[in-house]
Amino acid sequence: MNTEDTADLEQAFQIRIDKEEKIEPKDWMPGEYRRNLIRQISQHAHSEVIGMQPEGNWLTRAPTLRRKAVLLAKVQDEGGHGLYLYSSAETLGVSRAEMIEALQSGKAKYASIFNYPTLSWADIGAIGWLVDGAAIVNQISLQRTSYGPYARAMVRICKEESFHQRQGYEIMLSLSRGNQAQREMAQDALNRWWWPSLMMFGPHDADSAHSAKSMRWKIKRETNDDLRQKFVDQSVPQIDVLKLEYPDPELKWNENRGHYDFGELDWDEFYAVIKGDGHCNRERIQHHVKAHEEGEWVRDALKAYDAKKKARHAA
Ligand code: FAQ
Repeated sequence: MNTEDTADLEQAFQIRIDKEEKIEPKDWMPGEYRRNLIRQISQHAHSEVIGMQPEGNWLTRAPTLRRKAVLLAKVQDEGGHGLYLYSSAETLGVSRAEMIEALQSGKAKYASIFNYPTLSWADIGAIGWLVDGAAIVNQISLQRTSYGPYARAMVRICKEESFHQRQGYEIMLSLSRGNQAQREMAQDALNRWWWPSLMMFGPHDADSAHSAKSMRWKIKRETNDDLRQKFVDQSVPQIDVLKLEYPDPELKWNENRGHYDFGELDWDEFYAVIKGDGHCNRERIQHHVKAHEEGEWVRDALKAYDAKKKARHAA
């Protein structure tokens, strides 16, 4: 195809995007749109799957049978979200094996937040409330992303994440209304998870490598800083209800802006974590490799069954 044809196709593609039409797997799309989507969706999928580990760590130590059943359901949901997202990325021509290889070799990233350890039961409350809360703020906007299979996956994921957010907040409410040790545990979890949750939205817009293109192609519908502000604005009144102290002394309502002001994030920490030097990066990947290897017999069995079905069908 010559450059003129490609320019025409790109123009027609942008017109479709501007008209809010969804792009579907068999439609023409610029190579960079496809690559950028594969990058974002696969990293989103990896985040869901690696995100099972910090909470999975507390399944055997949940304080009651009810809490255990709820947490188990939540962790399983995250695995399901990973599967919808991997399937959505596969429609763009990348295989599951390639995506897993990219994760395990460190070529592909996953959300920085999952490299922090879960030290107490209150951390499970803080993850549901803040981490799922931040994920929802982002994912609600992604329901309108331009790629059809990604947008549709987001609809169901958002419904499930909203249950996750409530279960986390309910844990925080119970602890914050409990005895002093429980209140301190809740405060400590809020203090530790607040900043990493704000980092989930990525670098400032001015430092975001992909934002400009992703916004033009409507892969992303709102910028990193706008989403972060939305999350802060929604979370501060929730801290007030819990009657906990603010984790950031600079958190303050700004009448002129109509938003909460907040302190600057520790970007050195953010970049260290996404480059592989967080508390738990190595542990998370090692665990993923181990689980993947141990699951090989399941994949082999599925392939053998599929081959048997095909042979029977052919006969
Ligand atoms: N962590 O140019 P930008 C969940 C990377 S789901 C790690 O701004 P972009 C559910 C970025 O990839 C949470 N890396 O990038 C759950 C890029 O590197 P690359 C996941 C980060 O894509 C809850 C570089 O920095 N959600 O939590 C992070 O335009 C509880 C430059 O950044 C999604 O993935 C970070 N925080 O914007 C599960 C939502 N931030 O790829 C279990 C979909 C940035 O060039 C328990 N993704 N980077 O090597 C997005 O919306 C976007 O990809 C952003 C980043 C906003 C994450």
